[in-house]
Amino acid sequence: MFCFQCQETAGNKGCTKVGVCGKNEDTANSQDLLIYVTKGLAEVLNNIENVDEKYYDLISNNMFVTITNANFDKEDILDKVEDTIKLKDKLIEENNLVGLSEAALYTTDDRNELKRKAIEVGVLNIVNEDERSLVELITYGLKGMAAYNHHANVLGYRNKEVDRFIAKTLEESLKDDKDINNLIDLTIKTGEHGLMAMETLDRANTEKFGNPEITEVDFSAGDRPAILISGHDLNDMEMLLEQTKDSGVDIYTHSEMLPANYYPKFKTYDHFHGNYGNSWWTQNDEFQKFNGPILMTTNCIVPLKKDNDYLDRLYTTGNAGYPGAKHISADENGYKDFSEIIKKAKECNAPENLEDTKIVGGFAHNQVEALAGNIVEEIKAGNIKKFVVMAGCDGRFKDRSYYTEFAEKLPKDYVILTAGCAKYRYNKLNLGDINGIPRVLDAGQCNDSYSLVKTALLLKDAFELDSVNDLPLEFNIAWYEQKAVIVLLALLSLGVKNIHLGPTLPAFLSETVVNFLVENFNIAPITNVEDDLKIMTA
Ligand code: FSO
Ligand code: SF4
Repeated sequence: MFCFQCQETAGNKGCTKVGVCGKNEDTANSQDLLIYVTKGLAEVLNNIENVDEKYYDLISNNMFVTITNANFDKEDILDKVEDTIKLKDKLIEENNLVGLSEAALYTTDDRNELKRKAIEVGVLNIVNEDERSLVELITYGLKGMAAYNHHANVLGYRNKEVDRFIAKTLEESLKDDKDINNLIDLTIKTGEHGLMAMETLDRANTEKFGNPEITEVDFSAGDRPAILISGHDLNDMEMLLEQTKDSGVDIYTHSEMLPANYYPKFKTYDHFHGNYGNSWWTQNDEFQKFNGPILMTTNCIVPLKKDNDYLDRLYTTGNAGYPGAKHISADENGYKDFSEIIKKAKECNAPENLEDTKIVGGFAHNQVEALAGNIVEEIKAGNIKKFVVMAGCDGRFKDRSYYTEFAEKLPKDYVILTAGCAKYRYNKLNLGDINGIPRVLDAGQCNDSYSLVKTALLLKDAFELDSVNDLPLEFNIAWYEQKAVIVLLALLSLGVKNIHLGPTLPAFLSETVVNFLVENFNIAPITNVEDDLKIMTA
């Protein structure tokens, strides 16, 4: 195996024997194979006129499955490889396609052959380091985009341009004659389409569930049995709330599902208790103490530790998977029957209380727009000096305490704009407010970074500036997995400069690619709190 797609990759070079995330060699290879046959399917779809839209869904789903911490179940992944090969073969035959690449033509129904092939198709197959770097940067961006695309799709929203772009770009990466300038161009285009995917998802979420609004979220536990829901899928959230109505079972969010608390639609459910626990990597202890069933809707599963005994309470759905955990699939209408989880919850004790904290969030674009007048006034009066975008991911390594310290030491007239699970590093610090405007404005999940873009554009217009780069705005972004990659590329596609990225620069960026990003966008790795504060408060 060779995997270097996330920030925690071994030695900031690559995981070769087992993933730091817990992914084993077979699972890693199966994921490589899934990407390979998905590229083949993409090429097939690109060669057919009037493609049935549902085939694009398989591409997004397959990409999503390979995101860090989404699916640890190698047999499930190989099932998906087989499904993809079958569909590909059927379409090739039906449409009499000829002249296709090896990936498009690869076929077998033998599991052992699949396992053999899986070893062959890893990322190191691209020998030129710069080509590999750009292809993987694009592929990881596409994975993030595919995840957001999938969330919009299940809510009944579709951006055809995004679907087609993913398929076309995947095919492009199969070509032997790779041109660096073309790949750089594609990288920026990937960012542009990432923004489109986020816009579509934002529309889906807000039209379905209302615009997020300022909300105080309770982190304490109640005394009824309960279900914990984690991940990013708001469609699952709605189905679960609906099916648990009047059941005597409460619902709590975990990690990236926290922003579900900000949506008006979800607030109408009395048994939606609040949030339990923190960001994804603290789950082993928190899931243990939760006592009830846990539903993982997307990525960010941490393998169970030796003393964890909650596997029989762990459920996955959608593209998430974990060996031994029960998977709840959707029926042909997209409906998921959660009755088994509800039954399980009733047999379990209420959660153990972890804390009595309350946090305030819900500052997505519509809410910020409502406050825009006040914000502009505070800026003009000099009470708000600058905004710092500290969006992105959290991670398990100690060096992420940088973000807590950075937030703590920021001057009191600085406001943090955040989205994603990075916020757990500072959202309980009580950083106060500036005449009623909290100093941490949480827009929501990582995909709601779209809201931060809208906020930046709103401020740019309010101050009649030409570019967001002229705003009193700094970017100090934390990344972990591939959804953060698409957020980063989306910002670059908007021409945002001077982004500080940490805790480390991606291992998959070659020296040439880093130089390109530095020269054109002035991207810089974080250093230490003191020095970075000097730069960002200058
Ligand atoms: Fe965090 Fe995980 Fe949302 Fe990522 S929960 S790390 S950026 O999946 O997707 O922010
Ligand atoms: Fe390693 Fe990250 Fe890949 Fe897991 S996802 S194998 S930690 S690089």
